[in-house]
Amino acid sequence: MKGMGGKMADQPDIDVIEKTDTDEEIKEPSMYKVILLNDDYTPMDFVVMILMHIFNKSGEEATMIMLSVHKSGSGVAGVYSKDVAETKSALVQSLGREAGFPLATTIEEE
Ligand code: TYC
Repeated sequence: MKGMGGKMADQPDIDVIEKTDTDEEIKEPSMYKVILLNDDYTPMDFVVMILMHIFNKSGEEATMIMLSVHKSGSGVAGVYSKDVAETKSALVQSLGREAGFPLATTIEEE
């Protein structure tokens, strides 16, 4: 306590300057949603398998997401950095094509 007033009075602007620098330099990286799109041909089991293996969902979670996409047309499979979202999105599409299904995804900035 003793002497604090004197120290603050000697350096009155330091806190303000540091806060301004921090605001300008530190930006959280944007996150991206990988959105799964419904179609009439990809089997439900295949979509559940994709959600479990590529998006690390439990069987229950994967089933809920798949059914939600089936009913509503689209749904969020996961949220990642741009690089990871693009990689997972491309992987899902190529696994779908390899298996002969038109499974499609998009990515969307949060
Ligand atoms: N609509 C598909 C079917 O009835 C299932 C499905 C769900 C397909 C989600 C794609 O992203 C999808 N077999």
